[in-house]
Amino acid sequence: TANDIDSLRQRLIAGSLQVQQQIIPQLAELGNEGLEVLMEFLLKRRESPATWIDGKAYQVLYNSDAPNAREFLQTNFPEGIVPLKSDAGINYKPLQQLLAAQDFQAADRMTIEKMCEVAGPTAVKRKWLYFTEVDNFPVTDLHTINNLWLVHSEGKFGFSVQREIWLSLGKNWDNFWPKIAWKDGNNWTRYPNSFIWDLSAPKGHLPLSNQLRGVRVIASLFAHPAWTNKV
Ligand code: UYC
Repeated sequence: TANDIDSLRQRLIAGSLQVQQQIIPQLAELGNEGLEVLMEFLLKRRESPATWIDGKAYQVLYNSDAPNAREFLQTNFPEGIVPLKSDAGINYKPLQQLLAAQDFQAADRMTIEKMCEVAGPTAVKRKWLYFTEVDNFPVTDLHTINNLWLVHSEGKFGFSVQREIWLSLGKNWDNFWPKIAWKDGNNWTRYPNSFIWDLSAPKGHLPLSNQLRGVRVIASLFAHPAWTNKV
């Protein structure tokens, strides 16, 4: 009823993160009137940087077949809710679309591809990164990639999340791998089928960095000024 919708609307606007997280799927169940509330919510908050709550609301609209939801996004958020800034001329829209659709496995591949594009044609051909290339990454591009992951994963995935966990473990790699389920005892998690490609994964599980050639790439990523110099 109109009353239920209005009560959900009030709680979405004023509630805690936890309340908002519960209300968004409830609104999604309520058809067009529920979607309208999510649209209003996104518009109201568009002046401040998107959080993962905005990501949740956006994803409901993005994955809905309702014509007015599609039209609303096309008009107001054609590029999504995270600014797709790049200092390397990279188009992050394909990554944005995979994350909005919650296709984390394809998004993970796309992340590696885009990072190789940032590094340049030799890295694109090689299909993996040298740590020196990561050192030279533009802060802007790392922020964009990281914010896309954060906003579309309930704040669970992203390099900054991984880095915080690694710092909390005193930078100890042996403790870090099992913490993010990249290793179980002596066994490396096998790519791709043993990784967890949804939000049931532990915090920091994605995006992946292959450790076949050692820790230097991920170490460079965690040492990058992007995480300490806010732009
Ligand atoms: N793989 O085990 N990985 C691949 C991971 C290792 C291996 C890709 C992550 C250990 C081989 C991604 C972990 C290891 C290939 C990841 C992991 C190993 C491959 C695709 C836990 C053997 C085939 C992108 C740390 C003991 C490719 C890419 C090749 C692929 C990720 C083997 C994203 C996080 C040490 C043989 N693994 N990888 O980089 O180069 O190819 O032969 O880390």
